[in-house]
Amino acid sequence: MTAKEAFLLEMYELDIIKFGRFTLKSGIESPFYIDLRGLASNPTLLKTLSQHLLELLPDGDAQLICGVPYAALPIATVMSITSGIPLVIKRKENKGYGTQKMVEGVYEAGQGCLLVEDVVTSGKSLLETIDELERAGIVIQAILVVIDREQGGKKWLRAKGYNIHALFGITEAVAVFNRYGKLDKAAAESVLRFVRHSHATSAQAEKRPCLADRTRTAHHPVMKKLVETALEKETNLICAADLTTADAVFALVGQVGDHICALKLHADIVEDFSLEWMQELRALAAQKKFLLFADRKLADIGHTAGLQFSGGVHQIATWAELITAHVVAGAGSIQAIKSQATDRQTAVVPILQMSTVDTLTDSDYLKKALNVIHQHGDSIVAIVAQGAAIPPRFLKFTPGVHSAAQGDGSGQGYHSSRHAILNHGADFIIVGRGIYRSENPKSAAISYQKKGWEALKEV
Ligand code: 5FU
Repeated sequence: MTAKEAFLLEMYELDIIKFGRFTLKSGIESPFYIDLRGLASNPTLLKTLSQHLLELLPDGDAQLICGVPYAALPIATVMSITSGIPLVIKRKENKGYGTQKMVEGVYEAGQGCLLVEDVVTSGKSLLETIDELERAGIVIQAILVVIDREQGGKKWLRAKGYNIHALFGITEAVAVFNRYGKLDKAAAESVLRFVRHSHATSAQAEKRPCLADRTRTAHHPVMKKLVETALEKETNLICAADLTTADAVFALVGQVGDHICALKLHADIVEDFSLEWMQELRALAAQKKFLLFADRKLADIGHTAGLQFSGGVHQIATWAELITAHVVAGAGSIQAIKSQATDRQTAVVPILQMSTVDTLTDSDYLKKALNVIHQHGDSIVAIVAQGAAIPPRFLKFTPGVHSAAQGDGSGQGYHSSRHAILNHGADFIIVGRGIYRSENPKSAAISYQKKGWEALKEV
């Protein structure tokens, strides 16, 4: 075990890094929580940490050292004592009288400074401190961070030209905790998913239009219908009815129909599927007011996708108002749907980013897929994604939502509805087993409906 690993494990034992479900100040739900303030009361650990941080920059010739208040203040103080580099203190707020200086201590303009921070997330709070120091004429020579939450802040600051180093990234920390038996596989995966999908990338997140605005701006009749349905029924819940008999789907609809805005189906898993049954389901959808959504995930060449959409046993084009398609083959699937849905009765929902823990939809794929999506935007109303940023003209549908589980053991990864909406920017949540496998699907649907709608109001 390395000294760094031993230090990490000590932090874990002292609850400085915790795992579970935590609501952050921003309202975002995080599977881990880091609070280094407790370190101030542990002189031995504080000394070890200071040494590790100073070693990040062996050739540093900084003239000043400063900690971002408050958590990094004691760390910077010990680093100053250990290294002999003079400390300056950044005030959290202006005194409102006297010199109104924001940086206290003895320093001169032009001096180089090591800035110390406990955790970097979006990088915004670090930037505030940087601004204050730079306004006082201090040059930021390097930024030393104890833990990088890997949510974009470090990259963002580096892109702005700052020399930023972190002692640990959360991915590395999780690997160490996992290796030494402190964290089970499911919890480790949940943290890694959070990191991978998180879109708390600094201040760049685009403000998304609210549902009420979309009734005016909707560029497709199906989008208008979906949004109006959601607003009227006060629900952004799409139920995934992954049941294998026609009767079971009917029974579920009887329980949840009043609380959902769309019913998502995999028609090919319904053993006794028939077009007559589908007619009955359509009548029920009209009566209970929800849209029918075929999660067919078309992915083949355009010609085949066209046949899969309009023909075969399921004749999806005759009943689905929404249909999913992958863009892995290019725009073929989207074009096939578009050319056959001549009355714009069916809208496309491309799969951009999957909810599985080992999805291949990485950032490179996202960029290329978004290019295809942009080019065919008129037939697209929503995009299936997790934390990836999507163009604001489209709705975001987010599956992988469950109020109790973190995963299903077969690759599916879950978040709470609150996390999906507030952290990932979902407009609509897709819930399957969280509803139909619960003891009481009706009350489960009501609970997802309420939580989803409340979270949407907070956006
Ligand atoms: F595109 C996706 C995805 O990335 N993840 C998904 O889970 C689609 N899904 C579907 O949402 C999946 O096929 C299920 O029908 C549903 C989620 O079901 P669960 O029971 O809530 O896990």
